[in-house]
Amino acid sequence: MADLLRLLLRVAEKAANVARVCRQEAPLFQLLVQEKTGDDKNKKFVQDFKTLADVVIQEMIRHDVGVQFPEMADFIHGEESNKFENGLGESVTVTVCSTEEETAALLASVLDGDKTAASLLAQAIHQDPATIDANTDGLAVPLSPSELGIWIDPIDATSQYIEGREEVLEEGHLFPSGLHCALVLIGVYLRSTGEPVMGVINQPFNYKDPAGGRWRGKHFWGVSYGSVNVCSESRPKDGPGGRLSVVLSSSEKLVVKEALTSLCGPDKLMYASGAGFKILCVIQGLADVYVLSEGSTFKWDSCAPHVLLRALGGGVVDLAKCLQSSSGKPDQQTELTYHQPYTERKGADRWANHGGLVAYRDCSQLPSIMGALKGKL
Ligand code: 2IP
Ligand code: CA
Ligand code: CA
Repeated sequence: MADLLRLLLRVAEKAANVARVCRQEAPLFQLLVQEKTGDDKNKKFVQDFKTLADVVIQEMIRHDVGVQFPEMADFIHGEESNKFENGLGESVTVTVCSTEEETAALLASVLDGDKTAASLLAQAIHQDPATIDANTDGLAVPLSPSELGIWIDPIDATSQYIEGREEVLEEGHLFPSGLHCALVLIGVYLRSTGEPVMGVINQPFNYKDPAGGRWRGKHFWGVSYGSVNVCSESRPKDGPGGRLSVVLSSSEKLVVKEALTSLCGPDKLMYASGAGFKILCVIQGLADVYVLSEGSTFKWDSCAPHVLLRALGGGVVDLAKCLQSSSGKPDQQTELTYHQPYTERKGADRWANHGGLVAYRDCSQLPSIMGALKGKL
């Protein structure tokens, strides 16, 4: 498992490099921010490019993990499909080839022949990332790769990634939107039970070097299985036990906002972009809980950060199930799992967290949240 963790940290860093390159290299950046004007073909092409950054990152992760752990190859899933239609209506399957040149040629066919953009992307995909320091020595978990599956969100909070507003982060402060909300999320779950067991989060735009103008990223990881609970982040010190702080999506329902304002007070309610980023805020202690009343997140959004919360003693529950249960406390039945689709649904919807969710560090805080929401949804 330590091998797998080291590999995931490496591929997440490579993914972060690709995400940064798309913003830093002019020919790629032009494609990313181009106004959606002009004829239909142009509109479609720009839309394609935005998806292409996601698809390329996901395929790169799938490729690298599949090479080192072939037993996992059929169990690496993600938000994107690698089937791609270019502006000319041709269908292209995006894969990472064995050489940079081949990958560049394939990408050029998706990018309507834009060789400069294709080469820049291929270069980032085939480049070795800087070594990631993580103290994983001695990490022994009795699981083998053949028991595991992976969920990838190549870029979460895409809208923030594309908008690209830069914030100078300060420790202990929650900055609700901006480039730093964009995250690479790689979560590992147990195929038999769906329990999330290993998670890697890379924040590609954590810090901008004032001298060179280059962005540096930050990574976070966790492993949680049986008695092994290890996390790159330490459990934030509990405050003086005052009112709960809650982070929500700005598009959250009014009834939920009102119910939680009554519980916590308006000053303890915060809003932030990105499902992954909001769970990261709970991990870092910037908020106590993240409440979402709708099925607008997916397995690839929650799997990786869920593990870090579990390693810190918390978790992520299905809100609808929790509201139905009499105790209001999390248990085996209410924690989100990652192995079973909603078979009656179609496409991505099969893998949505349909009941909404609550991410928490401390389960003793859940009953009051459930109490405030009971009968309101
Ligand atoms: C999105 C992204 C959005 C989030 C939505 C996710 O993923 O994280 O920001 O909405 O739930 O599915 P909100 O910010 O309102 O919480 P993606 O960017 O990968 O589509
Ligand atoms: Ca997402
Ligand atoms: Ca995404």
